[in-house]
Amino acid sequence: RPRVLSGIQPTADSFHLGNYLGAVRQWVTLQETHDAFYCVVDLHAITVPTDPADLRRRSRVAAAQLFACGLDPSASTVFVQSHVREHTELAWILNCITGMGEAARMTQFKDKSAKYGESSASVGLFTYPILQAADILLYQANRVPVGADQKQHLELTRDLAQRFNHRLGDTFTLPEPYILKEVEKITDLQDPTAKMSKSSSSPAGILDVLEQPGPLRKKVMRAVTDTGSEVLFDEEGKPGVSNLLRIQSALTGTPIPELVERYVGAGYGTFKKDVAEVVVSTFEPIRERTEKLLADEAELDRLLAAGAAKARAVAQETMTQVRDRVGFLPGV
Ligand code: AQP
Repeated sequence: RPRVLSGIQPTADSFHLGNYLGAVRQWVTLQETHDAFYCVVDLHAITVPTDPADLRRRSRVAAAQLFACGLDPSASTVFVQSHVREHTELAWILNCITGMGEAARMTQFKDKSAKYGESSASVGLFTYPILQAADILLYQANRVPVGADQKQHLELTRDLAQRFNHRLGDTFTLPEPYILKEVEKITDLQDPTAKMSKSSSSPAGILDVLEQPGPLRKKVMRAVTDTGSEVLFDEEGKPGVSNLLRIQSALTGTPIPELVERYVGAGYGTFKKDVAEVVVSTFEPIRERTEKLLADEAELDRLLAAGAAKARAVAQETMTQVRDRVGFLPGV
């Protein structure tokens, strides 16, 4: 079976609709046909200032949500990145074959560092895509399901894998991005040209998986729609309505043209009410399952330890080969 790997950051107390549609929902489908590795990337989360208690809580909440969304621990290897030390070891080695200019081209660093000022942003935030390359290459992943924002990082991963293979001998599988066009960028409800994001969206712009039905409904009803009253799919002219159509289509499986036809003459109000209902009915069972999983912390930690043991076995195999190729002495 082809291998798939992806990760999600424990940077908030809930995943949002963009994470769910752009990533996690695909992960669940892919576990049926792939040898699947999914991780909570806590090492990535500390690239920006992070409170330890928040990180600990959010890592468990993230893991619980992954299981609650449908990842099955007997079908997928679900683990926490920092439990497998090989991630940082390989990241260092890849750092040493990455050009400064190459790393400086990563646009996500430019976006995220703007918040802190480029000189006070951490070096870890700068090298974040290299750690991400290590995450993927350690597991010899064939496919990486992500949203469109990660395309550039995937290209860097492929470049680094190719460079290492070329210089030191064939070692890494070249991964392909797995991006579903329809949901590659779910946008902010208040700023429908920007991506919905844990760290940069305002609370009114973001639909959290663990949010209660009341606030979820309110946010959809207050989502920025565009002038006019027709429900039409037009990314340029009606980005807000188009985003809601994309969401409704993805959550119901109804093609967008069929939805557009359904709402002819209905106006934005009826349309938004339906979108709100489908969001609520998708998230409610996930929230309930997450709460149950979080109520038994010991069992959750046990599942994560078992996942880490499976992940470590694969990572260690890759690293034995990598160490030898680089020229490190055997014996430890
Ligand atoms: N708006 C989005 N639409 C589609 N996919 C999205 N993803 C994130 N936002 C959207 C995908 O979710 C996965 C996990 O994301 P992440 O937690 O690793 O970080 P991110 O991409 O940086 O997402 P956020 O919400 O913006 O988090 P913060 O604010 O913490 O950086 C990825 O596959 C991503 O593509």
